Amino acid sequence: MTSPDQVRTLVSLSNVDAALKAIADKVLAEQRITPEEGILLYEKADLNFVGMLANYIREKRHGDKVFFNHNIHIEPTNICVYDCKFCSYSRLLKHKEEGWEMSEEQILEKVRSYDGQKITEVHIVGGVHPKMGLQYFADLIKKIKEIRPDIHVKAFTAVELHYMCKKAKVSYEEGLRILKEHGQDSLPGGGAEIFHPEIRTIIAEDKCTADEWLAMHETAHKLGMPSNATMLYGHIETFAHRVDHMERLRQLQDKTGGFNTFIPLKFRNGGNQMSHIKESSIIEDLRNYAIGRIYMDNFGHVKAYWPMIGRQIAQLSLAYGVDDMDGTIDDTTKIYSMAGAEEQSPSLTTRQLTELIKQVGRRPIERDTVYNVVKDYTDYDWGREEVVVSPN
Ligand code: V47
Ligand code: SF4
Repeated sequence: MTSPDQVRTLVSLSNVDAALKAIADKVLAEQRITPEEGILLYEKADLNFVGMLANYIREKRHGDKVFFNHNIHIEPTNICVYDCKFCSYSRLLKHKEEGWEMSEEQILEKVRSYDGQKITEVHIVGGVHPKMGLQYFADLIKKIKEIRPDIHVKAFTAVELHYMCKKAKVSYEEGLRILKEHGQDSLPGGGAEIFHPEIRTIIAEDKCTADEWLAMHETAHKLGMPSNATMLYGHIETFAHRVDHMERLRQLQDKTGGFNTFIPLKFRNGGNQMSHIKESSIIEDLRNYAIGRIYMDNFGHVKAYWPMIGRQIAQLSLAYGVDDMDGTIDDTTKIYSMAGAEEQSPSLTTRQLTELIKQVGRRPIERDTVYNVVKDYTDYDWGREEVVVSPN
């Protein structure tokens, strides 16, 4: 574990300018950095410098722990009324035959197929389908909870929720209250993309605005539904846009404390309308995790979503501020495989995931959605269990 003195010594020996050294002092004194300092880190700091600071913060908070959970994804449809330029996954209603729509029975059957397996969370997101409305999803969640009363339902991005509420002519509060009463527990972090209108109006012009996204999460927090926050980076945004995005999230978190995790999502360029844009380098991905960890001082956790970034970079990110690797997933998401991610059938057994974590000298800790510890796998004896086991 890195001590403050070790960080001080490393900073004093490094060849960085005074402004960066001042940022290191702030981090050691647990002071918040300003947006200008955030931009300075992006512009001037190398990977070693931000990595050292981010790792110091993550070790101070979580030691060697790396969190993961046992989850499955359900994507009821990829038919979407919107046309985000980065999206490889959705199909417009007019090309309905190219997409999929799961029936309620298919969704419930999928949940039943995990009977007896120790899944703690079901993550439900998809395209914004005009025929799948608020009451349909509320009833669906109720039925899922009848099958698995113990499971945590993390469902619907603010984009999906905004559309559902508008169509049902109810306020965000009323809509979320209905979903909560039917069993929804929390919200995932998707749909945030980049908040700044200079970028949002180009890459995601017709979906909910930044203010609407933030208002949905604020309302959820007020109702006792926690959530996550994402940032889609590495396309046409500038460093200032990234910092603006993180600043808006940090301010809301000051107000509500309802966010669990910050999840930077690397833009993948396969099969979408932004395919001509080069993807960010691994160095930039790691720098971005690290600066995220330094900037988001009021977020408990930073997650590397391995199906998107690939399991090896996710492993590396554990030295650059990341303390969470999402879950075993079990091949139930298509969002990234359709955008060209390395992980074409994302699925890790518990043994594989815990071994990835142990290979880099960290301790694998299974958590539930809200970070209660379910099981410590640090010294778990797998005995004669095969590598190919179901995720329990
Ligand atoms: O909002 C879509 C992103 C998000 C691409 O809360 C893309 O635990 C990169 O939010 N390249 C949805 N990203 C997924 C999401 C998420 C994932 C895992 C965990 C959690 C959580 C949330 O996927 C979208 C968008 O930002 N996305 N297309 C693409 N081509
Ligand atoms: Fe629809 Fe979401 Fe894809 Fe945008 S990112 S087109 S809202 S599925």
